[in-house]
Amino acid sequence: MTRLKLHLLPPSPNNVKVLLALKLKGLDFDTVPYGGFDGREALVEATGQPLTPVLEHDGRKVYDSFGILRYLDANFGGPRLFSSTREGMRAIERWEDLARNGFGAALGLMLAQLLEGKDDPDKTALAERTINQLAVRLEDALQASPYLMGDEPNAADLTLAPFVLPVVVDPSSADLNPLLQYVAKRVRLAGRFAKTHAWVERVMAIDHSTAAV
Ligand SMILES: N[C@@H](CCC(=O)N[C@@H](CS)C(=O)NCC(=O)O)C(=O)O
Repeated sequence: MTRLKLHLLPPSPNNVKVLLALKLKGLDFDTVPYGGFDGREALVEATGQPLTPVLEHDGRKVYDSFGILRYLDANFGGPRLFSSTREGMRAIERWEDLARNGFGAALGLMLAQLLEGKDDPDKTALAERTINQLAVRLEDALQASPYLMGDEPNAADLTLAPFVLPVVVDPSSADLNPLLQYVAKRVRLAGRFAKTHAWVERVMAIDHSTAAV
């Protein structure tokens, strides 16, 4: 088996998700980082398309972080990322949807400002309002258990925590990537979501080095 290779184009919660999954599974892998959004040409050359993350395994290229997690679970041992029941899978997919269309959309409002190089206070206020409304669902689930679906982390946690990280991380931390830093300075998750704050820390501790990605 060839060593796993992960193509990364920071900054990206979806890249962090895959790094956490590889770490949780205890897999060895190499990373191929590209230079921010300027690295797109090299990424297209290497993978045939412009988005990250991309996982290379045994001559196969696997695209899309949602697909990559499923690929890892199907092909490697270690802790299961997904459920063996239909109800369990449905619950994980609902959490994935919250990341993609809820937190992801709110962070997209911030990424747009970062890329344009121009602050828009209305968009920032909407992002903060949206994130604090959505966090109620996380906080509710975390009343019952340390992870969203029980005592062990699964794909739901790995998918969502990187999207919440920017609004709980200390903005003055030295090793933040540009997106984390931009969001952390402008949008905050309220302190009343204490369990959510602790959960992000718990999930990110699966691999501390991911904050800088
Ligand atoms: N649904 C895809 C999203 C892939 C995606 O949009 N990747 C972003 C980083 S999160 C990217 O590579 N953007 C580069 C660009 O737009 O130039 C996934 O989950 O992997």
